[in-house]
Formats: sequence, C-alpha cells, structure tokens
Amino acid sequence: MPLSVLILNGPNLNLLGTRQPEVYGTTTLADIERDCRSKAETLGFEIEFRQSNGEGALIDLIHAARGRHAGLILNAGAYTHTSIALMDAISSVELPTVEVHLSNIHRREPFRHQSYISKVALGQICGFGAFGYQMALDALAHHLRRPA
Ligand code: DHK
Repeated sequence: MPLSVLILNGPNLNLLGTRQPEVYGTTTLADIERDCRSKAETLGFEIEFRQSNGEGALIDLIHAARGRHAGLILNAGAYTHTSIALMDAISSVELPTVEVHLSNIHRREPFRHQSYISKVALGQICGFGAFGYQMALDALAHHLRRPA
C-alpha cells in the first residue's frame, strides 16, 4: 500500500499565478498540484492536494488526515503567522509536517518572520517558489523512510 501525503494550502493560495507575481511567481496552484502529482509518483506516494481560505476548514482537513495520511505538507498562508489553532491541530494528530512557503518569509515584513507552524513542523522550506513543494516531498520521503 503506497504511503499517502496530504498537501494543504491556506488562504489566498488559490490566486497563485495572478497574485503579486513579483512575490509569489507566476505558477498557479493547479501547476503546483500537477508537479506534486508527478513527483509523488516517482517517490511512490499517493497525495491528496487541497486548498481552503478558512482556518476552520484547514483544521478539519488536518483532523481528517489522522489515520489516512502518513504526513502533511502545509503552506498555511497568513495563518502561519497567527494561528495557534492550526499549530494545535498538527500537534493533536501527530502527523510529521513539512512547512512550505513560496517566498522567503524571513526577508519580508517582520510580522511574517514568526511561524506557529514551525514550532510543530519537522522543518520549514521557504524562498524557492513552487519548487519548495518538490523539496518538501523529498524531505517527507526521507523522514518517513528513515524516521529520526
Ligand atoms: C503565503 C502567504 O499567503 C503569506 O501570507 C505568507 C506565504 C507567505 C508564501 O510565501 O507562500 O506570509
């Protein structure tokens, strides 16, 4: 049975491609999903790829991932910087989580430097645009095959 990974995207990421392309690039979320699907195939993973603008909906998806997915890749958008509830959801389901951001949040406004997700994630990948999702899949594959 192949391992399954949930790739979860938060608010405003549905607008990728047209949203501030100088910050987030011109790749759409559909492009990212397509590239994640082919990368996952090479790694022998199944993936579920989702996006929601709602904090509660994201929390529900994380809860539902327990027992169904072996790991989580999360770009929580702006909730990264504000959501103790998302952080608690990840702790509650105990899923190995890789945090992703397209932009380098540490080079941006100070309010973006703080991440609640980092406190419960295996690690954070940021600043490499859409390629960060590919890196996250590799990181999760490495972790799941050789847990620390
Ligand atoms: C995406 C967002 O929507 C922002 O709110 C974050 C993140 C950064 C990204 O770079 O993918 O601050």
